[in-house]
Amino acid sequence: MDRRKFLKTGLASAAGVAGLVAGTTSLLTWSPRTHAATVNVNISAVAGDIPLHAGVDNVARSTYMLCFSSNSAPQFHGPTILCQEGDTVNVTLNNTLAIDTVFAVTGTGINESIGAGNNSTFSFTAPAPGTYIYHDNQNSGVNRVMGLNGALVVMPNSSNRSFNGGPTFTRQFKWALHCLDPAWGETLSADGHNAVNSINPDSFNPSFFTLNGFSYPETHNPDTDLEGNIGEAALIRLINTGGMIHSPHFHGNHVEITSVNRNNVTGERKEKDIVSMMPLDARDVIYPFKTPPDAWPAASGAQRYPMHCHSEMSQTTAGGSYPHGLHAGIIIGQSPATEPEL
Ligand SMILES: [Cu+2]
Repeated sequence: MDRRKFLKTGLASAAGVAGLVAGTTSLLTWSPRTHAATVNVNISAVAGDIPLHAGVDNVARSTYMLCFSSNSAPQFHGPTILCQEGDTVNVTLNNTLAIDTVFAVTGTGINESIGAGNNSTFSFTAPAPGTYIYHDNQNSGVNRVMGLNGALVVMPNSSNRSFNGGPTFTRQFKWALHCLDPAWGETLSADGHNAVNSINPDSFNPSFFTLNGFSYPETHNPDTDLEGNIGEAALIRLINTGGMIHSPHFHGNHVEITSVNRNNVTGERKEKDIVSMMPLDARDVIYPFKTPPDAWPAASGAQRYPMHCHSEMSQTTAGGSYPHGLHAGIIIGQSPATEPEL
């Protein structure tokens, strides 16, 4: 894995703006503009095997998934679409699946159907600043949970904040929370993509719980960890693309909730250590990099804290202690260029 993938976006050009960030990358880097631009996005709907963590028995695993990808290879999650309010977003969606797919965006009327084997281009105007989920909304969410989802992040005009008048931050991150049932993948792999239509959502029995597509212990990497210096703050765009409640619990410091499903909190903001999220929820939170108030002895040097999901299944899967669980690191008080030994 690359040490860190800085993907610069937002540079306007005559040909339009490239607005995609890899789906496993948490860091979102943005340069505000004073004008709307055209953002061209190429996404393929593809199917294939996605590697999963080997687990306590060290047996390599993978699961068959349906994916939105920025190339022809399976990719979980779909690429993050980064744009600015008022931008024209042109999406070219190449559906290589044997079934129709849908590109729908939460909280908007955007809902495009692309036939099996078809290639289609559609456009929309970037909605109000905030965090959205794009997803295939068919079959009571089964298609989304099978992997057809990604984040749409809309920045405000001329401002590097999550919304106009919102709090400032040093870096922004996307954390996609998800859970997987490999038995569903086996069904699709054996019986074809059409089998997704007959999967009963009630049969969902997840055994992998992921952050940006990774399960613990693979979640301790630069694509998932939060890192910052004392005095800085991170904006975390949390999305729940999975099929169950996720309850990320932040250790070290509490987070300030700034937006709940794109409803911005402009007055006093609640501080929370647990942010419970239903499927398809989006929450923006600010994590302050400061010495935790209850740190003893006084913290010196880099301090490492966990974020983990308090939903029971994520904690006890594969026998406890988090293998396959939703868990990441928070590193306070150092340059992101170096990482402490665990
Ligand atoms: Cu906890």
